[in-house]
Amino acid sequence: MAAFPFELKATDGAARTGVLRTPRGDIRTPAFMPVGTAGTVKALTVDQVKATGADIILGNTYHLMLRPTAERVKRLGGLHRFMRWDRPILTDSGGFQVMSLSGISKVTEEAVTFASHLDGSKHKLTPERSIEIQADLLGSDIVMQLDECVAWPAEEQRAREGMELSARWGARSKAAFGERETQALFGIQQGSTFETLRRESSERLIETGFDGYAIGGLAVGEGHEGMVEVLEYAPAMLPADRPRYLMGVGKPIDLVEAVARGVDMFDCVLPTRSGRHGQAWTWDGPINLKNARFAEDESPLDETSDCPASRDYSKAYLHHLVRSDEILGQVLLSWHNIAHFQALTAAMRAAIAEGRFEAFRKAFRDRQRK
Ligand code: PRF
Repeated sequence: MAAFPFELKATDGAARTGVLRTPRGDIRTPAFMPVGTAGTVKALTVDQVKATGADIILGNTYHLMLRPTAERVKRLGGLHRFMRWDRPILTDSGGFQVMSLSGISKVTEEAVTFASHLDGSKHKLTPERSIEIQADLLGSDIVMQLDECVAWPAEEQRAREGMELSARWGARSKAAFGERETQALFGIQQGSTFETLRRESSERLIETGFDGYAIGGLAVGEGHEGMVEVLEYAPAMLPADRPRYLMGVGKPIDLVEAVARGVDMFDCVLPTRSGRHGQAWTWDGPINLKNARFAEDESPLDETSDCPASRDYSKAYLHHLVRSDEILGQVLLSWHNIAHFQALTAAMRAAIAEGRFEAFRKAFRDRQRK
């Protein structure tokens, strides 16, 4: 019996809309999870994040185990209480962040060992320790298995090694997690851009049995077309009655094309990171508020939005804030971008429910290209 009921409300082609029910609240899918790496969705209060309509946020094992440490978060009542977020939290397992952030790391059958990017101190993450940190210390609602994401491009033999290690770590993660009623465990499909490896990965994960299934190893340099090629087959290999989560993705167009191929959940630093660098994502595509053409543009980023950052401030003012390096510029653009990504997933949910997802997708693409 899976921990969290996943109710599919409607499908339209391969696109799906539904609700993943958790004790801390419903997650409406397609869902976008803002990234709260270090116990904060950067630049935003949890009340601002809530106001965008986000049902769930993501936290990171890697960052929190190093600082303030998972044990300290536990003593302070768990991650939800620590950061004042009472809705669901999904935590990533740490391996991917080790590869992308820590200088030196080593992967063995047993564990990934690495030097902290903060002070060079040595640490070790086993599948069992990652489960302990996520489930027992941080108190995550959705726990991710430890996996190995191989760099792109990869030789098939190297991709196979990463996929097989991830499958074995998935089984160890499941054994450590056991059966729980109030927390869920997701497995992670690997296999780089090789269809046979993705298939074998899926079969091994399904054999182990998870509450949900992620697609890992994408958005690592293969580009939009390369990713879409894998999404032609990868989501369909995963159980239709469980949520499918595409990790670390992406731009609005990536979300739309992935939903069209059966993906339900996403996370990405893009809206917050690019917001801190002056970029705003709009229905007409991305713009950079630093650009001189906004210096006297009195229109807001999105007059149809009910997010104050999108609706109530002129592009001219945002341009001034960004040019002056004012903190408020980073706050307002992060807030707007998260609200825009939530508006995008809400629009996709409505389009799927009403059987007009193809029309939505075409209109979205046409408008973004302008
Ligand atoms: N594995 C894990 N986290 C991830 C990824 C992965 O492959 C990616 C790939 N885009 C992002 N985050 N555990």
